[in-house]
Amino acid sequence: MPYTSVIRREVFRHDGISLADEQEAVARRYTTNPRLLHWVHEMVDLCTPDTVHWCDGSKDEYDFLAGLMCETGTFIRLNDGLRPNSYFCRSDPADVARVEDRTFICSYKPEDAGPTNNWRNPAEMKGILHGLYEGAMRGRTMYVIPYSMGPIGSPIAKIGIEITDSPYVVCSMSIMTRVGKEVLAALGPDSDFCRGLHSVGMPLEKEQPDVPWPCNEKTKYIVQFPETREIMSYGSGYGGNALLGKKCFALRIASAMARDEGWLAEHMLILKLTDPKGESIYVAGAFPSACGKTNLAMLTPTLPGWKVETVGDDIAWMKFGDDGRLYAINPEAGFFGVAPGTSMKSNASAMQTITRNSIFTNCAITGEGDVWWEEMSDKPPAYLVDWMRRPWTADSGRKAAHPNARFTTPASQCPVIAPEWQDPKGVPISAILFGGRRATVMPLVNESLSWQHGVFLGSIMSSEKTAAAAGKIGVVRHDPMAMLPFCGYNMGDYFSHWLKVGGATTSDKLPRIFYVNWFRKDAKGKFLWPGYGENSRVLKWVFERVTGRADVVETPIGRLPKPAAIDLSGLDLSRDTLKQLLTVDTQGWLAEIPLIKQHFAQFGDHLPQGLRDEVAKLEAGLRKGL
Ligand code: TSX
Ligand code: MN
Repeated sequence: MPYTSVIRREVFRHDGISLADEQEAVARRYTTNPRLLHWVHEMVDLCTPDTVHWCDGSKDEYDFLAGLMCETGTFIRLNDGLRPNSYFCRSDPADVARVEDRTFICSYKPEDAGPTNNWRNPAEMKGILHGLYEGAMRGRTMYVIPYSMGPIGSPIAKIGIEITDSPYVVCSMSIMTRVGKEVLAALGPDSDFCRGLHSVGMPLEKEQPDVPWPCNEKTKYIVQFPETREIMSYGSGYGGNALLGKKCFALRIASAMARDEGWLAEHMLILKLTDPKGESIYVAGAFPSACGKTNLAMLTPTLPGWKVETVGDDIAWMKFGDDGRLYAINPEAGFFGVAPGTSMKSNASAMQTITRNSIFTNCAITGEGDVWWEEMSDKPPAYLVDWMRRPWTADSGRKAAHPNARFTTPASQCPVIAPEWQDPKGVPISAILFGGRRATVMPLVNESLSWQHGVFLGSIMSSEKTAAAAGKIGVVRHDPMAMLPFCGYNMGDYFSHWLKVGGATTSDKLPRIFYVNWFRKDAKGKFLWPGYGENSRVLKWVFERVTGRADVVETPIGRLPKPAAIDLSGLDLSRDTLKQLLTVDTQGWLAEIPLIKQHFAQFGDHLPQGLRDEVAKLEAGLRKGL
């Protein structure tokens, strides 16, 4: 049983033995790593928890903590006949999403954070945070979570330790990452690790009852120190704010490590694409939110004989192998997916993944003890209790689930998980997709003319919001490589790093780069492309490009498929519509140029010359075609 390792502060205090001494004795049963022992010791002194619990990642531990949360009202166990071993959870209404305005990059120099991040001086920020963490875990248990991002022992994987006072975080981390003694064994006595300190920021005084979702309503900080590979998170218990392995480590800190070490830490899905003959390629893809990244990662092709399998749905760590190819691992072990909109129609594989052993946060709960969210079924259940604990019926006039409601579920349960998804050497990437949500201008698919041009396409990734009342349609927001909230350093330097990576191997070994857009609309506002499983037709063209078999039209914006090269068999889509999806909208692109220049201007002299050159080339090419 792991709970013998829990030290009760009260017990030892009266014996004159300090918690720190006692916890050190226990800690030594888990690790002899002096850096880890020292850091945990320091954090115990700072946060003064009542107890310290070293997580071993076992099923016993998960069950114990989930049971504890059922007692405190954090969790409700769902009906085991409907959704075995699964829990329903509602957060505080003030703690429902990542808090970008409270997210900071603390590098020594402000220009190392760049214009797209909130910068603070590291020493000043540590001063503020130490004040907040002082006594922050009073009345609570401190959990020490050793976790690996990536298969334990993989040369691409990295180890982190998260200290948290939230059992919800422990259970979530044990689904989303690899947790436990094997990680400490891999860490050994000498290695270093990413330090992550997390507190919900709500200490409990004697006799003060806890609440189902402790957090700090007033004060939240999500802070990265890329230079020292440290994370400090305070005041929120939700998702990316609190599960520090995901956005904070695997993207913000890891992007800075990747810059220093010559690899890529990206906000990308990874999929395996197999043709009817059984030949496979691996594809990575970066998309901003609300573009259906998880749906693409688990896509069910409509083209007969084609197969998509999932390697990852959110993050890719990519390093060059000895053969000069770029190998990717999914550093995560689970999916933390947006629930609303997920259905048998949009993503049957996700629906099958979440049938058991899952945590559901801010969904609605049915009278039978199952979960529900918007679009899960055509007809909502007759009666629900919504995410705000209010009775809900279809005519309530509000949403039953919070729009950012989530499922947390093991990747291993995905029916289309690729057998090699945990291969320590990763999978060789043949194509990188960039995409956004654009009603106009961007064609269905466009292959870059070169690595540099591909990086340019990634750097101008954009989605548009349909501005409502103002009448101004299509306000374009740039989200380069879908990394805007996740790049741990100056995004101009990040572009330079991408360009440099392209010189690390021969061009035949580099992945080809494509820009896709599933969201083009006609003049009446109707989607031109059916999307979802039909995207397999675009993936087929990508496959044929990579294996050297498909025809292209060279244009100033890139290489477009000849309309006949897209397989439309069995699809009710006219060649004329496809032509619309694949034309170069010269006027539209020219109108885009000033927006691109404006977007680039913010990076000043951190913008690499290569990208400036690409804008100039694009503009000249478009003008020539007039
Ligand atoms: O996930 C989406 N994908 C990728 C799937 C692999 N969505 C949902 C986006 C929100 C998360 C899409 N929505 C996609 C898509 O390719 N395309 C669209 C737009 C669309 C919506 C409805 C239809 C067609 C396109 N309906 C009919 O054609 C009937
Ligand atoms: Mn994401």
